[in-house]
Amino acid sequence: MKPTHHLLIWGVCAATWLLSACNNVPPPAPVLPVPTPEQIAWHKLETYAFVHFGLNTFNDLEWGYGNTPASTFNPTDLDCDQWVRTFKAAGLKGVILTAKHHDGFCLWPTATTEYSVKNSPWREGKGDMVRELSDACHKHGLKFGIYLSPWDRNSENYGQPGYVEKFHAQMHELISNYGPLFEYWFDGANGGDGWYGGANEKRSIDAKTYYKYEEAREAIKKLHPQAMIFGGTVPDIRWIGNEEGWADATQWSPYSYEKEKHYTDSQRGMEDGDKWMGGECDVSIRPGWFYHSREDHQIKSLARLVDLYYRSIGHNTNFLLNFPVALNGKITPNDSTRAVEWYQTIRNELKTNLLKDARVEASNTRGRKYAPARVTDGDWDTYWATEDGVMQASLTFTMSPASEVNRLLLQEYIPLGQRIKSFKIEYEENAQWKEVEPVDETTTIGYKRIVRFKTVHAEKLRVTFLDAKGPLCINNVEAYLAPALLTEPTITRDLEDKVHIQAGEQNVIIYYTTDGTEPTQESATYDQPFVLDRKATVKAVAYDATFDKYSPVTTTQFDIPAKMYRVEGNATAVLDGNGYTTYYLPKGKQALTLRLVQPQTISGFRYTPNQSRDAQGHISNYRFYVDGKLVSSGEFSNIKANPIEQVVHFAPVIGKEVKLESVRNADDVKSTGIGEFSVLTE
Ligand code: FUL
Repeated sequence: MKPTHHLLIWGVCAATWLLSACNNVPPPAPVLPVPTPEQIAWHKLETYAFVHFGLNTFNDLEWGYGNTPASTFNPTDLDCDQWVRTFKAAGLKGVILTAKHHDGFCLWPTATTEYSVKNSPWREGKGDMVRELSDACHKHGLKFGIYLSPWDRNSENYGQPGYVEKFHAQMHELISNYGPLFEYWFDGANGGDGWYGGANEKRSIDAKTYYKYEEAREAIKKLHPQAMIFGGTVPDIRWIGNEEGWADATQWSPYSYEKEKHYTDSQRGMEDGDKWMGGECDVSIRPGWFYHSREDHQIKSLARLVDLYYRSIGHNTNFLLNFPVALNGKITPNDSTRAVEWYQTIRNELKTNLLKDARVEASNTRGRKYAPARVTDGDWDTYWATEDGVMQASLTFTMSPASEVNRLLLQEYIPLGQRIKSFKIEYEENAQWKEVEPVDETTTIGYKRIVRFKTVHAEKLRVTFLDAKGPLCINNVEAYLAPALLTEPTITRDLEDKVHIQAGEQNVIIYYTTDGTEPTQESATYDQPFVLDRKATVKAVAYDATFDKYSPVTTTQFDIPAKMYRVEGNATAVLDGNGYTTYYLPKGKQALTLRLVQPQTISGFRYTPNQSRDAQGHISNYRFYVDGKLVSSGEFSNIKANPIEQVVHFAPVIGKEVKLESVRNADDVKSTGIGEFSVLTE
């Protein structure tokens, strides 16, 4: 044999060895904590529905006191099949039903209380809504979940051990009889006071020990090992810390409840968290969780819902979208149309993956099994990884052909933990590398991160991972060009009664009307604030002439103008049309008093809590006086978690001085803040 042959054979052997050695490179060691297989399956669901329906629906309430009669529950045309068809068309993978809300009314014929559907006229007391919905889910292949409120304002023995037994018995009925469950919700709210079988009092419990959540978990998991538990003391997933449907762009799935200083810490997760606790963003398609006809015109706009998609799914969390089912027992056509439009818009924005055929190169690779092309092979279980010790590396994609792009979707291979702490995105055009301009910070990735940025024309795209907790493991990268979506304008009126209309985008024309008619190209064009010192409805629309596209129309009703009030000093902040500027009630007084220039027929008021992020001290219980006479009192239910504008109506009274008194504030803090306040007149 010639020596060259020896060399050749040796060379081939060496190459084969090297190749197999490369293929045998073990995966990177996991970075703890890692998710369970059930948690991974839950992440992959991404979006699902919530339904709030019950006695509250029929009594126009958000938090029933527990005393509204069961006989008032009477949906005339209940159709769970219609709900499920809507969810499917909106791309939602499951639904969670409020089987019992805080008012204690049960939507199934429970043996534990008389306060249930069996004492309502619906289906002559023989109905079972939990059954109807779980059957419809089964029929259409949707997942089913349960919300069972621990707080029960109806139960006479709430606060005593007897109630906990009842609560667990209710849970047993639900977990035993209604098919596989994918999620089980224990809501944390507890305002204290309730009807409690007629006692009408405040009852405090220690939620950490009272409900025996550990036992509850064991029972649920025994029958439904795949179910994710939300809330309580031993959850599998994490409330995102607001009810607005968004998470921070920096989003760690790990979390430690022991390290939590405030519940809003949950908006970001914790880099040093010791448990895997994926975030879930819940939000209602309308302001309230339950149906109120007065909110028929307040269905979230398409642009807002699309934005929330990117700030939940795109921020490494799941999205739970609530539908307040209406009195007839159906989702209203406007809500369902909006949800379907939302889904179709997202599908259209993320339709053509521009990286599918791109060439991928990496600055470092662990071995052939972890080659850079794994990030575009469409297989979730294969990933690109770097060598041990390499926490900084880049992926470069050569686009074929060069293209405009404004979205980048990235996924980490989470079975091995969440690693990335920081990254940047660049594009190459005419042999020059530039950074894109993202709408929010580029830090963590996790299960899924979608970055939106200003459209660029890219020949190449480069993602540089700048810092991580261990070698990098990326299993998917996609890029898209999403068409422009016009946001509806915002309309506000200031202290000088000037109306300001602001568009969400540049290069658009705003048309508006002040007589309640729909704005068109024939309507007035907005170019600067204008005075509107009377009651009126303003409608505005943004128009993009390049694409010949309209935004949705914004409708804002203004009552009497600011000039009709006599307000001085800091209190003017409540009339400036800006919910972020806040008036704090004087210590010891806890009331806002406003005088009107002349007597008015007053039929209600509007109160907007301080809109600043994470603000505290909203009024939760109020009394309202006109000329010293008490005309209304009550509760702003759920204001702590959902600090939206509160509107109160009462029988009209003529008067000149109004007083909003804070009887209790939601956080028991000293400073009670008011973002906006105004009266409603006849
Ligand atoms: C809150 C509850 O108090 C609301 O009524 C609603 O059910 C929401 C999903 O959770 O904390």
